[in-house]
Amino acid sequence: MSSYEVKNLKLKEWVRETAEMCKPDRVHWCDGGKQEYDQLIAQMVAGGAGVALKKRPNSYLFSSDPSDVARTEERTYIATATEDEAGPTNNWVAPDELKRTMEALYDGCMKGRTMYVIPFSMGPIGSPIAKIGVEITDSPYVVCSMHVMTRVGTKVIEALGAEGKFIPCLHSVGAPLANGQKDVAWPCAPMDKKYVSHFPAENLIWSFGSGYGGNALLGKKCLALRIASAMAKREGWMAEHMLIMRVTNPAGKQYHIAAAFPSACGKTNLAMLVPTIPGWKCETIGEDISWMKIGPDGRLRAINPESGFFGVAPGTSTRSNPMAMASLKENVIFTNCALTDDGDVWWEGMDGAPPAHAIDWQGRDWSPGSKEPAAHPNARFTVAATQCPAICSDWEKPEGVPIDIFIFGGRRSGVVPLVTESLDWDHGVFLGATAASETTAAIVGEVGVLRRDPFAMTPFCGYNMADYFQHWLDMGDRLGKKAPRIFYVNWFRKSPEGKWLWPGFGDNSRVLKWMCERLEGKAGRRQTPIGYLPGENDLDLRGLEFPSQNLKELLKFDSDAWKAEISDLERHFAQFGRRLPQRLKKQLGELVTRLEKFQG
Ligand code: GTP
Ligand code: SPV
Ligand code: MN
Repeated sequence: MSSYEVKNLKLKEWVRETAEMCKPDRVHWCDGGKQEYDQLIAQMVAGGAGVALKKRPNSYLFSSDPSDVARTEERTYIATATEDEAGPTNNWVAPDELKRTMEALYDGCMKGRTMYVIPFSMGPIGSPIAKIGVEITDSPYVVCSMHVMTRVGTKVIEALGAEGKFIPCLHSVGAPLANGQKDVAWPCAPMDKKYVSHFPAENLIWSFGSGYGGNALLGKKCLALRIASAMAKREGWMAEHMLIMRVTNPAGKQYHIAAAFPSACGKTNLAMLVPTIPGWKCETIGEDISWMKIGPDGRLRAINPESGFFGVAPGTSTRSNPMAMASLKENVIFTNCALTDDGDVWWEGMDGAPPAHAIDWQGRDWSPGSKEPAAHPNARFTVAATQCPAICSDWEKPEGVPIDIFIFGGRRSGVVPLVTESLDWDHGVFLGATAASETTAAIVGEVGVLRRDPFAMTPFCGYNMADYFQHWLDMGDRLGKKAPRIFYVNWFRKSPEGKWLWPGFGDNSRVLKWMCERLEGKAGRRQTPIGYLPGENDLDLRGLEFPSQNLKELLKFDSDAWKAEISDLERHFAQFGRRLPQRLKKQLGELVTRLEKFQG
């Protein structure tokens, strides 16, 4: 049933076929309205899937199945015609074979459930950079989350019209209900039945068995990164795992920054940064994904395709991210946080003393000193971008904002300095292509293992990563002198005792200031074999109490440590074989030569 008229025959046909395969009890076409949201939430609360929080108006806590807490990269597939097109960093299965496997799983998978059809727009409706998707799901939690994270509703159906194109995204939690069977709080399928599959040649997404985050909110990583990156390569634009922010200096000059860090490495935090240096201002445009096209003026224009934040809760506090905390006062969906006795959420690292007692994310009693954390390390909040006090007034500008600066980075407890300026575009692409980070709880698997994560896109690139490198080089050629300047940062250096060397968060504004002033040729720098680093007097550290030993360590170029990285870089590049762009091979050769010549 739909409360609006659907003129698009392709859409109607796809919905009919899908219903035939999945065999839901009912089909519901979503209109994206408040009533729909409230009704679905009420239904989930009544069924025990969600808890209404007494302390936060219109906010709810959901707890997932313990097997369904993060993205499952091992179960994520890029089904291109040949394995080589997917490349060495993706899981590949032939499209026909994957479809056969999944069709068997989808057969009758929605029995006892409602099938929801969610028309959504990634990006402001009507923007030249935006795209329309339609997600079919049997999860009301996904519907409510999509209401927040994307633009859902009848306006999208109107924009689609009779002939418009949409990206079909099929999702099922993979837990059909037999006649009279009572549902569980968080239905999902076991790990070996979970699939997050992409068919880039058809712009098609099929996800089965997981209800969590990027596995289930298919507009996000599946559409806006994996499918969009492949489209962007074909069509000459960029889809990146990047926050977007505006920095304004005391004279009123604006700079727009897009920064790529791996999952749970600080995008949301940087996007909402409150500067500790006087006179500087930061505003949020996006906190996870950036779509960019070259505008009529030849500059790169960026939009945030999402309309909400799906942020990491643990570690979020008034001290670390006051803008996120202020966004979370009402109208929030929390997932896998702890529940306090007075009806609020709690997580590790929140302000104030921990509660004396709470219910942990798995429904067990928790008190300080308990063996396991109260909130899952990948516990998340889902909230509309408009609730962020730092949201930029231009965040929905259809033409996007012009990007001045790209930042890459990751979590490295050693070796990599606080900030590095690239020597030129190709060197900047080399920095992106060789980015490395210690793994986090955002992905199922071991935490703290160092892996190369080029452009923070390893889990999100919908085609061969070597071709993606080439695409970056090509974009640089097209942008020429108008290309953004490229920097590399590492907020996560640790002392031998395991303490952070850099205060991070609001104080990262000191590093952003240096970047903006580098664009003006103002701030000082020194050349090293790995790029330009600030000298000890080049960063504005006024008002910061900070051991000078830390600064030395953060800005040190450690020749021996870098020489020790080379063999890993060679291994990293070797996996791409002949497909690796010659220009990147040259960059590595030049780095080796500079390191050999260096006299420290
Ligand atoms: P995804 O949503 O998974 O893509 O993650 P993200 O890149 O947006 O990461 P987020 O900003 O949520 O940060 C994840 C964790 O890193 C949180 O626990 C933060 O407290 C911590 N973090 C962020 N910025 C800094 C920083 O500058 N210094 C330190 N030490 N920790 C930080
Ligand atoms: C990430 O892991 O990079 C996220 C969370 O932003 S998820 O949507 O689950 O991918
Ligand atoms: Mn992310």
